[in-house]
Amino acid sequence: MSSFKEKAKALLQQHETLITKKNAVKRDGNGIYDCYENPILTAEHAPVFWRYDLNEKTNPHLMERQGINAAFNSGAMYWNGKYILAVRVEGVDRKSFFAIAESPNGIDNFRFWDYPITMPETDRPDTNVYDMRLTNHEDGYIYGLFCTERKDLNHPNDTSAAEAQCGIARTKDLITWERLPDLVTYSGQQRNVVLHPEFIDGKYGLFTRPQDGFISVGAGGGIGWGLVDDMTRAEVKSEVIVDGKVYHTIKEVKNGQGPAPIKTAEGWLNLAHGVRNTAAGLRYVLYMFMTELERPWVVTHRPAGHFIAPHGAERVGDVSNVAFSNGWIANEKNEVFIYYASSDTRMHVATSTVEKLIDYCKNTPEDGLRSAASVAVRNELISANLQVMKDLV
Ligand code: M1P
Repeated sequence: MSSFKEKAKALLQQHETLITKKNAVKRDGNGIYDCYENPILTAEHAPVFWRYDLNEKTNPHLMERQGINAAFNSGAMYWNGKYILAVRVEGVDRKSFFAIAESPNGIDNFRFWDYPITMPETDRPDTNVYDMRLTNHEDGYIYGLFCTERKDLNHPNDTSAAEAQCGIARTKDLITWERLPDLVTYSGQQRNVVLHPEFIDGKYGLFTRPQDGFISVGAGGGIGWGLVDDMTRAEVKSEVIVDGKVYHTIKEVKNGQGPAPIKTAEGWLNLAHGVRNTAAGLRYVLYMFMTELERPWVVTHRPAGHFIAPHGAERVGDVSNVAFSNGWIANEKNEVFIYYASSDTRMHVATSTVEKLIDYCKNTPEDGLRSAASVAVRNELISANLQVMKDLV
């Protein structure tokens, strides 16, 4: 065998070894969810044939021709018994695109389908697309709502001025996508828009995130909610705030809905991200809340603080100190697979159950918004525990 063929075979074998590596629960969990030793997807998980020209004649040095920079912020759904991710893959050219990866067990062996998604454009081409939320809607379509980013034409001389809006596409097979017109709202820019899976009085319910600028949400912000008559010309005429940003909390600067909520007998489980500023830059963490079954925009439980924060190696990446989630799955056994990205670089999974997440939401005290309130609620726990501990020792 020629040395080129040997090198190419070795590349393919290394890749196969990486993507078939077993994952294992890390010890010392917090009882709410289990974390895993290995990221489930990284740039290196992208197929070798997406990156290298494997033809000796056109690439005698076996050089990487089209590198991949990151695999992160993934939408998720449970589909035909498989754990499916709609991954935000970012090339070294900084353009993101969507690609489906599937796993038989949700924690390892994620394998990309041969081709990324070919997402049709509207008559205003997207510069960049990212962060797809998948919703298996009761109307029979799988919807993908994502951020479409374009140059802000109001600032022609500022090469970093951008505009974010919500792109909408739908499919029945995750291969062929029908692109619909972008969402129309009346609140400037939009990111983190998520379709609710059920009709609300015959209408489509959307979680929104109105924002004044591309990065800054400005004076408003918060996770919003609005109704749409028809997804083929989606327009939210008015938004109410479901969960606002609050001074000196984990969502002081901004927040955004994560994936579509999970329905339970006791209400909808919601996962979101909250952002605060620090001397080292923005810090993104995940938090949860529950909403009413009939009125999914009305919050019933707000556990204080972060649910998942970036830890250890997760804290470093292209945008450090970020945990972000736009996908989770509840399977038929009510096990929950929380897919989160760390630092805009790689994907991880944490596992829990519907029962544990309801317990977490209902029994974690709400943020009292003052140090004294935090001490008071902690003291209640301590004094109750000091009694219980007498029986433990
Ligand atoms: O870089 C962190 C995140 O920043 C944005 O999220 P948000 O709109 O809430 O600030 C998004 O660009 C997201 O993709 C990214 O992970």
